[in-house]
Amino acid sequence: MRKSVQLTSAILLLAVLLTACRSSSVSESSTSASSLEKTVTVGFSQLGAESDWRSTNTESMQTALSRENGYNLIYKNGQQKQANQVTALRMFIQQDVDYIVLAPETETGWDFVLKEAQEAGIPVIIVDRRVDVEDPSLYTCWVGSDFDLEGRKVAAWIHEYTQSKGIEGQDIHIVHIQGTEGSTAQIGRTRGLTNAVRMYGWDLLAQGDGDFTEVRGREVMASFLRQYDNINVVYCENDNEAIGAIAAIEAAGKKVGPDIANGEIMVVSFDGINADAMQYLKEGKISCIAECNPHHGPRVQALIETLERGETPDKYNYVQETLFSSVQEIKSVTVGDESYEVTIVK
Ligand code: GZL
Repeated sequence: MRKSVQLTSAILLLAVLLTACRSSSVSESSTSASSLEKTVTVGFSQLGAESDWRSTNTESMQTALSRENGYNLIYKNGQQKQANQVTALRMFIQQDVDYIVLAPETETGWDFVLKEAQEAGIPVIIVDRRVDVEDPSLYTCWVGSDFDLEGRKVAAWIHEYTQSKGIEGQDIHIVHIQGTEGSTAQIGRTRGLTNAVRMYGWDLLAQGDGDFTEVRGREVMASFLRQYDNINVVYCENDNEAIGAIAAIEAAGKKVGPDIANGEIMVVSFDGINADAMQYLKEGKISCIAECNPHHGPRVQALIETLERGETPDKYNYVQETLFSSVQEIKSVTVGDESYEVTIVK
């Protein structure tokens, strides 16, 4: 008798546990189903892996568009060549993915392949840099930064800092290490500087393409140092270039820092992702960094889920960004009639 009671109890206990598991797995699947009715296949064409910003951006997309979140992500690295990205998009079209996410290397040259995606009925989401196409309906929406504002903020910081030190515009001798030519980040950040040069009468000595990499940043800066002996500001369009430029400056026996009145060379930059650059900021080797937010994954996930619900997302979705500096005196900068707080990094 006892054995049969024990056996019955064990079977009952097992039944209860199985029901509990099934209901929790049902609740888990119903939870994941509440955000997506089905697994969504996304073809993601990333432009490359040229910088810390880019790697962080890729990680953000892979974390958000994960299997656990209901996605099947097909990732292709374009190795900074538009032709590779066009090939990837055509492959995604062949595979009839549900969505294409494109982080474009440069702005132009996308009309034909985006037309093919549109004709295949595949929505395209652009992330980070922009595409310059005849027909904006070729892409559903975009998420990224206001690169013009980033450039204007950094230029305003240089102006307000040098003014506070009584340094005249014509005594500011700038070299400009640009990002990948024709990319939206390069276009916007360059415009921020060139407008300020005109407005404040700065002396722009030279510009060179650093392609957003540390190696090119060092090469371009070394070349500038061989040509000019009066450089006192270096405007780098990302942190990897700034790290390379600082290596070249220090190798030439010069000192980086904001104190240009006493012979230091001021370095300013963009991104705020690279740990070494943020350490340089704390040490004053980099004077100011405009944050460029790479965490687009959750935003793309939200855009896709909006579309999956049959709703229409905003066409252009900007991420919020700050300005970093370790120079205590400048607490905010004015751009147009807006004031932007500076995040002081100690
Ligand atoms: C900006 C992005 C730029 C970063 C660089 O959104 O396109 O490309 O500033 C990256 O670091 O290489």
